Amino acid sequence: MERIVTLDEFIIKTQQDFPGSSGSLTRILRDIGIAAKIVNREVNMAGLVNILGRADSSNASGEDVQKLDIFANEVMIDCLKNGGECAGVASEELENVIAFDPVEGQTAEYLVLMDPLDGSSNIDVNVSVGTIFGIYKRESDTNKKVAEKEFLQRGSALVAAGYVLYGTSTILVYTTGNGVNGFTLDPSIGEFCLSHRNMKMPASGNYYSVNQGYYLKFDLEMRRYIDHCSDLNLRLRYIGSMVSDIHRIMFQGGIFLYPNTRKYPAGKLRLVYEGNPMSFIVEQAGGKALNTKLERILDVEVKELHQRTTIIMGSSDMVNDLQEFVERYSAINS
Ligand code: AHM
Ligand code: MG
Repeated sequence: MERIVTLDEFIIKTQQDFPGSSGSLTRILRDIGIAAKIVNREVNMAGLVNILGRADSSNASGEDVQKLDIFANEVMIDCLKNGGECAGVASEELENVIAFDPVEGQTAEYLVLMDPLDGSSNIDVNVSVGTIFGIYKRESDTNKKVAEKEFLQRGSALVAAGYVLYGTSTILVYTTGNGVNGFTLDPSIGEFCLSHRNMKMPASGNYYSVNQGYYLKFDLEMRRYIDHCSDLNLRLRYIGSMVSDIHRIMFQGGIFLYPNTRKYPAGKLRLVYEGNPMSFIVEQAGGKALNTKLERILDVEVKELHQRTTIIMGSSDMVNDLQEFVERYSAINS
């Protein structure tokens, strides 16, 4: 039997591959791993404890918030605050960024952006949800309190990104720009164990993932592409939880779309803590991630914290195919 490698062991071992590394990023990733275990425990208990249901508040984008969103947000912040390596956080659940007070003897070089519990409308019905995170290095003086504009870096500047999928089993997937690795939580020992080394997304697949209920609200070229998927007999799978939909595509190949609609003219998903981290992971696994203007998401200028983005993400051949398709249809219609 192969010896188990835990997340902590793996993070420390891979840090040794970068001589001169201070270990700060390593400790942040470990803190996120701890937070993920706590959130996992509560998500698993969701049907048993009185934490279900909507809280009497809305998030920065004016949407209803589940109580577990708030819980996950607080757990992530607590775990990151105490370490001293993280200068501050931005979150889907917070209108403004939080700047942490310095911890004595520590230099806080990193910023964390997160969606603490994505797809949380699925919790009540026992469908998978996820945590998404991205990590940047600070560009400004680390002795100063962090300001919001420091969080507005392009996705291409991310130093690490990951997601946790609370599903039939709980898996943490992350990249530091050197490939993607996945760790499944073994509940019997309470550790994330390396289960998917150097994950590679198939260049093509049989699945497309889009909320087809909005079909009539999509632009013409997107509707034609969806018709094309149907003509090819691709299978439609849409969980309504981006982490779950992308996780399937990581293994089986396919394409995930969240285009602009009449309700969301700039797309629904958020650029800095949803689109960018997921794009970084997908690209590191060999896939591609564009917006509906066919721009690489990681290159898009970030103007505001809760900026929205459209999403075309998945297997490289399928994204290339979509790109050609949209270019051809746009040319015909212009
Ligand atoms: P949330 O951050 O409010 O949970 O919304 C994000 C989720 C994604 O996980 C998912 O892909 C999408 O919203 C589903 O939206 P829709 O119900 O419009 O298809
Ligand atoms: Mg979200």
